Amino acid sequence: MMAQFQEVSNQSSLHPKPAGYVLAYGTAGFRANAKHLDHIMFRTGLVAALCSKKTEATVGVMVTASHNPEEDNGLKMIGPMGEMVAPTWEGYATLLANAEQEDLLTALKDILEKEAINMSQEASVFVGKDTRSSSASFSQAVMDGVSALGGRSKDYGLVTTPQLHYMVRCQNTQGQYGEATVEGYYKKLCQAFIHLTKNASNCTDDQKHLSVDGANGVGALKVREMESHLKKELHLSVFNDGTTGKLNHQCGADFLKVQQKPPTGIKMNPGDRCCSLDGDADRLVYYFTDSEGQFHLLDGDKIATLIIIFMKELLTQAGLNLNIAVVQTAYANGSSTRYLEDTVKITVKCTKTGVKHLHRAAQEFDIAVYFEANGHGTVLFSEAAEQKIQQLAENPSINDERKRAALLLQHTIDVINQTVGDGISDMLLIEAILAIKSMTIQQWDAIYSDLPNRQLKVKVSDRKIIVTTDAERRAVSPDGLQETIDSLVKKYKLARAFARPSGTENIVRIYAEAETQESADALAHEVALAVYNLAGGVGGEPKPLH
Ligand code: NG1
Ligand code: ZN
Repeated sequence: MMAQFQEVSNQSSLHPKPAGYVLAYGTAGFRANAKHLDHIMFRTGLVAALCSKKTEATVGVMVTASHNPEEDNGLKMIGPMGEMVAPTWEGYATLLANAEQEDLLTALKDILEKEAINMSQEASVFVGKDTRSSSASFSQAVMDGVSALGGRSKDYGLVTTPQLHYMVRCQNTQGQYGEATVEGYYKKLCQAFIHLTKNASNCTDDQKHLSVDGANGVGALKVREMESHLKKELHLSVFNDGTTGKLNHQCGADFLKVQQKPPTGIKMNPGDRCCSLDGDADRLVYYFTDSEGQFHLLDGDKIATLIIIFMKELLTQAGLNLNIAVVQTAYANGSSTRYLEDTVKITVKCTKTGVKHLHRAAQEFDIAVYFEANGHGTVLFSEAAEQKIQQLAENPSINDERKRAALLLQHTIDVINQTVGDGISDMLLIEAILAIKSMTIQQWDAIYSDLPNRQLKVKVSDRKIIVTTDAERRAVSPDGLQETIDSLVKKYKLARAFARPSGTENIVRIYAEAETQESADALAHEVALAVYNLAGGVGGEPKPLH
């Protein structure tokens, strides 16, 4: 034990913490300008090793700052089932990240005691990284942390965030979920995709074509790597593949969602089906321009709607009565929620922003499709649901229609990465659904029309002044804010608005939607002013997002 602490102490001095620097493990892990992060990488390596010892399972650390600019970096920890790590471990990560150099060992010993960790237990940590220039030395720093506590790391090198989540799940389920290699991932997903598209009649080469904006990140490399496994059932043209452009700059899913315009660097003819991944490929949005040159974005809400319609139809055809739902956040377009509840007649649950909240809520159903409007999401199947589907598919005495539906459901399960939202896996699922339903992107877009909306951000001196309830849709503090928002919303038709403190930036986010874009813009601006006035706004009047 003493020798191990000595090793931690020696190694830690090679990854020194700038005195006074404080950073918390937030909604999306640690994220900041790369120049501040070396000590956090090393120390999270320590935390991951402890988490592995405690859970007696492999865990993961992904070095990425997703859709943030190239200069930033960060990391996300992955729990034994490939899920986001439990909140206790996020707390420990924050604790170690912020311990001053001389207090590190004490902080470490505190965790050991609290969790009663058996230090002779082995530790195994899977490590992956995105394409940022700082990511290589950072993933090494994570591995230094793991080895300082006698743990073993496996370096997956350049992988998407969801690929690393997948590897961890495969490893801890003894191959039941798949093989813990990148090749194994492509094989499982692409085979399922090919099985699914066998059920599509007469797809033309045009229909099989998809343009992919890789955000100049790791997703572009991985889509290219996957292509040969698709056996020409899907023809991909990859743009923004990182050879010339800058990561996430004027491209990628986040840029599109926020700016509502096409990425640079993509060749788009009217009507072409296009999609964008983000910098670590856990988000996906679709889009096209129509013959009048108008841009149409199909975001996470439209993706979730298409998937749930497909699933519901299959379950009806299969004669399976399962408890299904869509999980959204307050940012889901009001039209999508109304359409899902009133027309598809499906349970819609709203949770706080942040994938971990959606994921947890989705686990309460037999099958739940969860998506953030920004394009991060997946589908979860309970073990019981998977078993029922499998039993049905193997049942020799059912009719052809039920058999076909059961097999389609099985392949759908296999094309999905259930550990976390996965842009590449979601892309394959959407492509398969469109092919099976012989549906164009225009028809998909026309399922419902988005309500015009606007997001703004407001700088305040302390964003914690805003306290929310009801899945962040109502403010309970500061006094008078909710009453003001209520009276502003009343002025517009089909309107809705809320303000919540961001979990990833030092700002308050405003969201408004209404019948017209003018109303949505005006309402967002009025709510932003109310926040500015009632919650201690700083730095001049609120500005539009970007
Ligand atoms: P915050 O900054 O808490 O709003 C943002 C996104 C989330 C989520 C996280 C993690 C919006 C409005 N918020 O969170 O959906 O993706 O980043 O990346 O898009
Ligand atoms: Zn991402």
